[in-house]
Amino acid sequence: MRAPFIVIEGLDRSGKDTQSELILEYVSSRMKAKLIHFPNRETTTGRLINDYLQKRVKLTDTEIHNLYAVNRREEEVAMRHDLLNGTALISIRYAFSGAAYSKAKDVPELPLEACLGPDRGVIAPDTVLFLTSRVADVSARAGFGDELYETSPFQAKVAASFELVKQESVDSVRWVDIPTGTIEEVFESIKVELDRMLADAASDNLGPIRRLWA
Ligand code: DGP
Ligand code: NA
Ligand code: NA
Repeated sequence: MRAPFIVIEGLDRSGKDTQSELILEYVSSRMKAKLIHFPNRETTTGRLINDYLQKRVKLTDTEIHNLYAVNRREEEVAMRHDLLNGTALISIRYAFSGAAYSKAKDVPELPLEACLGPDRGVIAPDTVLFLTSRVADVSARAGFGDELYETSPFQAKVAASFELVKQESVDSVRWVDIPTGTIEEVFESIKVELDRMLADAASDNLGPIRRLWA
């Protein structure tokens, strides 16, 4: 049985970590499941990304854009293996953040096509759960501002970029905008999607692994 691949996306401090733990618990009670997170800061590329985000090293916009994409590609073989062997994957961030954050920089060397480019053809998730949030809310959360991209003006641009990325994605993935609410309310909306995916997986209806933006 091919297992589902679920991606959770949203602005910084939008509640992805909290919701992903609830998702993991829910899916794990029905099938094998793993939580992953991009960027994976544990690998060589991830340590460099971490240093960039903590403002310890400078990289060009194009360099960091490609580095994030490589950081995701490093996991592809393991991810495919898990999905084909019945382990559901829940990923905090994926190529959608990749395109949205780089597009938000609004620099000439990174038009939308260049933002999507390095991730074309990666494993497509079955569903993208996009946590909608207001910039005013995320910027008021504890810890906001610690890392490079955590400023209100930039997060507003990221929100707009996610809209563009959504338009590019709706043909190849199921994109679900999750309304804001309490932790419980948000998870109730998510659960509807999880039940649908778990039912599809149980009846072997997920179909073959597809490629994103390809
Ligand atoms: P996180 O550990 O989930 O908070 O992500 C770290 C930061 O990196 C966050 O501000 C979102 C951003 N980010 C995630 N993926 C990418 C990417 O592929 N490209 C760019 N430019 N930024 C990304
Ligand atoms: Na962050
Ligand atoms: Na985050």
